[in-house]
Amino acid sequence: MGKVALITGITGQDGAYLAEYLIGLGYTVHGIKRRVSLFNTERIDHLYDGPEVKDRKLVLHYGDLTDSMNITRIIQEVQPDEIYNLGAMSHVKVSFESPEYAADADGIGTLRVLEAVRLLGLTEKTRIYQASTSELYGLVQEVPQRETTPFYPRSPYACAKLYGYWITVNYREAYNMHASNGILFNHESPLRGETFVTRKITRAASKIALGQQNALYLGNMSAKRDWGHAKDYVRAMHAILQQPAGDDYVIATGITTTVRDFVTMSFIYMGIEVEFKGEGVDEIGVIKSINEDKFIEAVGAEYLDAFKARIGQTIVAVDERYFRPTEVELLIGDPTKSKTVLGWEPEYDLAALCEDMMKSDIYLMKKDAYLHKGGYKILKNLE
Ligand code: NAP
Ligand code: F7E
Repeated sequence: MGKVALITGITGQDGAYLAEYLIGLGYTVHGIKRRVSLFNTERIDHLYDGPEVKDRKLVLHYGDLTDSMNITRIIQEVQPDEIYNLGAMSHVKVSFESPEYAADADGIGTLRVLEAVRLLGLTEKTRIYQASTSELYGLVQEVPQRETTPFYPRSPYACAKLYGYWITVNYREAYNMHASNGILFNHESPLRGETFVTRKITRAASKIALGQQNALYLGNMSAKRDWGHAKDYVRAMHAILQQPAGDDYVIATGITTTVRDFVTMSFIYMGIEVEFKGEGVDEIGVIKSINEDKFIEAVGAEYLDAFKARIGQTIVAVDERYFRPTEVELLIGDPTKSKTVLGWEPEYDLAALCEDMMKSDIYLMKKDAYLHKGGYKILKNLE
């Protein structure tokens, strides 16, 4: 019999990659999805078998981390060997708008999972992974950040996750539970939510090249992040739960890059050179040159003439609406412990991550445009 895992937040970026990874390892995966008014399972639909299939590898349950009884009942039904608590209101900027909800889902939600395992007498059977975050370091007290670096959260999201971190440590120590924190630095992918900065950039860059959007508006372009690929990071989550005892691990690449440089990389993938001018809210990015061969290869010859006409125009600008009341300016992790103890190594560097996202978004933006025009025939050629 393979192991049974329960994933909260299975409909999110990490939930989808983790479910796929665990099913590949022979697990039966149960996931908690929220009831919403539109379908929210697009990222995992390819993994789902209908109820007619015997021995389904993916089973979904309706639930919510703000509902203790629901969480307890699902854990009782599933009797999981491993729980991955990935469910969260995960957007830092949005957490300033709904701080109480973030505290409930991300902070107390973690307690609900731990306490359910304890009350159900599963402390010896069930191992728990808590999705902790580099946002805990906030106003960083040490560079690079490692497991021993003091925390200094800078948002309601990070404050809620701080509670989640410590209650996980407390249950490990108080009840001898196999409960661990993965302190994951930013990780991205073609499945990343559209309002996080990397995906916002790769989507907008694709649309701008295809003539579907005029410009990209961003907040603080000088912020620096340690970006990895979500595919690599879910392998680390699993490795953490295979250790003999629970512990806390930083998962990061050890390289940091500005938002501005990620913009540059995304356009360069299509042969477009962007020059930045001005400072602060007046900073703009202007099209300086085009490498035509690269543009044709990445985007398509039919879009070149229209795009050439835009040389010298502004395609990136600042919108203050995207500034945060308190910002995290710099994150860079030290993954030494995860490399030595877990044997974890990322396969993607930032250039490979950016390429993966750009390829996917150029394809998706073309597909959307063709579908709008009713171009199902052309779509067939794309595939
Ligand atoms: P994501 O794409 O935003 O997915 C979040 C998931 O949580 C979605 O499935 C969402 O459901 C679900 N969710 C939200 N509120 C919930 C609630 N009240 N009850 C149950 N489920 C709820 O986030 P992600 O990037 O995959 O991140 C996964 C986890 O890692 C999160 O806890 C995040 O805070 C943490 N984290 C992420 C990063 C990163 O860079 N990606 C780094 C460190 C830590 P819907 O689909 O219905 O919205
Ligand atoms: O912002 C700056 C923004 O929203 C990154 C979550 O997964 O990772 C994520 O949190 C940086 C910030 O991610 C825009 O101010 C500039 O400095 O992509 P982000 P995040 O806030 O780092 C951590 C590890 C998590 O745990 C979270 O769940 O980019 N930035 N201009 C912008 N950010 C956004 N979203 N939009 C902009 O227009």
